[in-house]
Amino acid sequence: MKKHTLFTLIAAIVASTPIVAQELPKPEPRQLEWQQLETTAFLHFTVNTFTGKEWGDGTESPQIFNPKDFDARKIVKTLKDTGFKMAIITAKHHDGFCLWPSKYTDHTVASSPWKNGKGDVVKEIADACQEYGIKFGFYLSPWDQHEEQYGTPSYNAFYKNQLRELLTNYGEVSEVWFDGAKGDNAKNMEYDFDGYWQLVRELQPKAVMFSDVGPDVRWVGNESGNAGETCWSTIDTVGMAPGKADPKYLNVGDPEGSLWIPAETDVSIRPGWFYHPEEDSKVKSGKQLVDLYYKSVGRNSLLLLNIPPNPKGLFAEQDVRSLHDFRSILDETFRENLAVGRVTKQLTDQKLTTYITLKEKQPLVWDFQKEIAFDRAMFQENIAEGQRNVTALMEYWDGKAWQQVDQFTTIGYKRLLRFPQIKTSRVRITVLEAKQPVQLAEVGFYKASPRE
Ligand code: FUL
Repeated sequence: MKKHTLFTLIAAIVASTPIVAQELPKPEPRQLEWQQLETTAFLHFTVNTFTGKEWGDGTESPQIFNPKDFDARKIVKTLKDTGFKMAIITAKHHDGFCLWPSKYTDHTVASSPWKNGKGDVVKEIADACQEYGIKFGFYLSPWDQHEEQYGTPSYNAFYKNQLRELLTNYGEVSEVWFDGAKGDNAKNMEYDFDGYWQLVRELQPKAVMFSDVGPDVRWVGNESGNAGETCWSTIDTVGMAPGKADPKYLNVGDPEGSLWIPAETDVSIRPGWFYHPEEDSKVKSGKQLVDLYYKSVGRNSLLLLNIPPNPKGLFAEQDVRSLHDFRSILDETFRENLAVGRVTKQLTDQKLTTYITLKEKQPLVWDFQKEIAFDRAMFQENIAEGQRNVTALMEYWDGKAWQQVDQFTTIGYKRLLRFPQIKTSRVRITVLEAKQPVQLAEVGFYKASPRE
């Protein structure tokens, strides 16, 4: 065949092939459910609570663990009252001390004076979560500075035995938290993450698993409470592992990523992860926590806020006050959605599955008939069909011309915008760039609480 005939043939084939929209990564039902929890709580509690350390070294005596007033119901009730939808307890941190009476080591609550060695912190928290109707999860640190097998091949079996105990004896588990930290006690310890993850899938198929790189939920790349202003729920993980990923990549995600692994924003209400009395004056205020809500949930992430119980086994007063302030400010801001009755019904029915479709560069105008005043906006995509918006423009009509409110990037599960108050009777939204037509599911216009 002559060269030019071959070329013509190829050109003809290419021209006649319909452009098939690229299949976008989509969330599994457990990821979709997780994302909608929005605010979840971390409970860092162990021997460190009594030694003042952030990382114990494994030599701590179980004798020091004695939270005399420990009250899981009180802790979980505070979380429930302040809108947290899940509690994740540090069942074992890097020091190796177990908050449940594991059969595989005596370095546990069973060797402590607390409840004469008959107590089980994990069980009390799990039961309280069930009682108050919030989800339960746990953190089981692979790095264990106490266990003698750590650093030898048998450690993985030991770890899996502990994992199995936690996955079978405490009812439904909704999140399992892993990290890739390794200390000097055996730097070349090879964690069998594939094996750990398989066990979780087998025993608690609805649970999401967190590590720096998933498999279900990824780290947001910092511990200061900031998701990227652009935040994709998709990434690629080739060549990465827990503890071995670029935080900047994790923070922003990857529009071309082939895996749906949304970002979880873990941050502490205090400077440290564990309770230290000297940090009582450094507890983040309700207002500061609200700011973090905008920077996590409002940027397509989920807030995992750590509130560490004190040596009594309770939340400190300061922390409780901040949690209540946090929730009451949010409630005040988001109580009334001014878009209700002013935009298409399916955009305010609080269902992600009812949406309108926005194509690139085709502006949509909402005419309210009457002026309204607001300084916050919210957009949500129907993420069940993937994350699609790349850039969009929000404008308002000032009586004479369209003025820009904001030009923003990703929406995903939720995008919250903060801007100086505008008074207008019309808003215009234009998708400037999208991976596929945007399925806009929810819209909100709000007036912020003066306490924000
Ligand atoms: C890290 C740990 O090293 C910190 O102590 C803390 O538990 C944080 C949430 O995860 O990997």
